[in-house]
Amino acid sequence: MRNVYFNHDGNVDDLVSLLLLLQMPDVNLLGVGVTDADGYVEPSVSASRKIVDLFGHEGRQPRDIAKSNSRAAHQFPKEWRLSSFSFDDFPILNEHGEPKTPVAAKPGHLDMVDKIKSADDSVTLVMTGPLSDLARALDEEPSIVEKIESVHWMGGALNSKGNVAEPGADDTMEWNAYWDAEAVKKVWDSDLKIVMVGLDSTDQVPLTAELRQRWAKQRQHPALDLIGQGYSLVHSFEANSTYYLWDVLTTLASAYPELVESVQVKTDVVTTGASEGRTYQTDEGREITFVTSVNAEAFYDKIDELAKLGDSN
Ligand code: AGV
Ligand code: CA
Repeated sequence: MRNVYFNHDGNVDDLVSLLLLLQMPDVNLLGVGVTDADGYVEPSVSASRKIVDLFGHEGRQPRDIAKSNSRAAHQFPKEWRLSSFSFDDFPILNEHGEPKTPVAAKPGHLDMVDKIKSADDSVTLVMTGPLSDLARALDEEPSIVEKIESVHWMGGALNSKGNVAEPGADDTMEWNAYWDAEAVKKVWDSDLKIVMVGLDSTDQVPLTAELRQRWAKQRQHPALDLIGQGYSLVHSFEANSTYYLWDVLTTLASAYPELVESVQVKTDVVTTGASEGRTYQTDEGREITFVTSVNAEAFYDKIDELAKLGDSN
């Protein structure tokens, strides 16, 4: 069994990532923290608790869900954050009333410290939102670096094509990095092994009508039904808002690296000005493992395979 700690931020692909992490047979999910970023934190925590109740497997599911108190430098658009309320209201998640999995006693960053420190062995960190809780955990307890095997982060982009369309921003940055660029810098300045899944690779897995249909056809499996319902909340009608399987790719690549190609590159992050949150390649930077491409068919197959393991709950 591999120990994993997961920190997400409550958008549809974050919650689907949690659902799939719970199905991985060799993953012991030690803990989950939820940041108040791409989903409102209350419904995102609530939906996470219900997903663990319904789809967790005894012996390798987290005992609670931690709520982060980290705050944005730049908050996500309300229109995106609202999907967390709808997700949390899905009848499939509410059939049994109030969630049983409790809220953790401590806020996200301190929960991360506690769960890592008390782990029997090293821990893999998967982060599919801003890096704020990890940056604050490092401030609180620098020694956790030795217990962290690697950090798998959905964030950044190295081709200067961002996904932030906000006044004053030059659109070279990715949203999770823009939300708290100082946190990215703090993590980059640590000795942690970083695997970055940026827009360069997630661009290869857009949410298409074919994918929606693929899941619809398999809705007799409860987890695939929930995945289809979840993604029905997000559409690409507005400019610059195409939805991708950003976080699901990061989560699956952390456990099944054969799904992706990667290179070692030296990178840094801009923390001020119009490019705040932009990640870029530079010889003066720190080395990371950067995912460059994905075997999309194998990736979609893996989603189906894992989701079907949710049938046994
Ligand atoms: O930048 C990608 C990150 C991922 O962690 N999020 C969505 C994923 O959870 C922000 C984001 C970018 N475009 C979006 C986003 C959109 N159109 N809708 C919702 N979130
Ligand atoms: Ca996310």
